[in-house]
Amino acid sequence: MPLSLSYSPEVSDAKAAFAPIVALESTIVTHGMPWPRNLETALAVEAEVRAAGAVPATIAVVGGRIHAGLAPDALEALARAEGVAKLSRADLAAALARGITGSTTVAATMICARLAGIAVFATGGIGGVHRGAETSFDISADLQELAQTPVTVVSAGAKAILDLPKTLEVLETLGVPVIAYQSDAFPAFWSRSSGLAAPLRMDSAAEIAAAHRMRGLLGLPGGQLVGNPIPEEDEIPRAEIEPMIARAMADTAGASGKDVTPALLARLYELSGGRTLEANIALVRANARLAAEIALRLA
Ligand code: PSU
Ligand code: MN
Repeated sequence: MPLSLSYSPEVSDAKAAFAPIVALESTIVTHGMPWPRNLETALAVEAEVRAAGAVPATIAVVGGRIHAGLAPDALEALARAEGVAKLSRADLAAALARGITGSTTVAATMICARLAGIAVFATGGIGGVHRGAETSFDISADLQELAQTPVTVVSAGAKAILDLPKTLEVLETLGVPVIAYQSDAFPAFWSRSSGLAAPLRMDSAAEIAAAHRMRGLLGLPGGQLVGNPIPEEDEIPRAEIEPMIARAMADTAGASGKDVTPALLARLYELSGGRTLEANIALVRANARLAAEIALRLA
């Protein structure tokens, strides 16, 4: 049984021309946002990448094939589907072998992007160490992936539902460069600052691209995590979001495993009257623009 990897015509042409490409994930579509805003956002994010001069490659597994670049009808089918598998490093191979359809998390998207020869990837917020991990042991596979797969991931930090100090500690242990873009602080997804100093600060896409190249020259296996603070006009200040996170955690205490993050995001959407979704959309779009700039410098 061969591994099948399909490129959209646009991505295939870009690869042939060594043109800049930005990978995009699909779990944010299937598990991160409600229909129909999920589809609108996915299309808007792709448009941001194109407007910045790069080609978007939304990644998902459809019928046991990895797709790098999804046709609009395939993207719509994923966005509408219910009960789609959320694939990470642990279950990607099994999904391909069984011929199933699933969306890819940050970890799985990094694996597929590397296979497709794509070095830059934009998402919203990565997974990390959950609050209470000292008893639950719930730590996202996204962190391990950043340590072993050479893709630069542009995010607005780790999702603020997480324990951000512990997430930064684990990233340090794993040797993952954490770069805040034009900021001294590690961003906190819906808020511009987590109040925690970022280990590295870079002020230009060129600098981030140069650091990515240098890791390759050193033969280091992992990627880089870029934290791009949400645009000021779209942020939800930390003081406002924190009580909602505490409430959402209490309300979703029954969720476990892969359901924890989607349950928290869905509850926060309700508690905030939709504000978390608007902020999420704005930050993903901003990340797509920065990722495209980095891809342009790398191409
Ligand atoms: N960014 C968003 N919304 C999301 C995600 C990222 O703005 O829903 C997804 C990513 O696919 C990430 C996943 O890998 O959430 C983390 O899930 P977990 O905590 O179960 O590892
Ligand atoms: Mn988890």
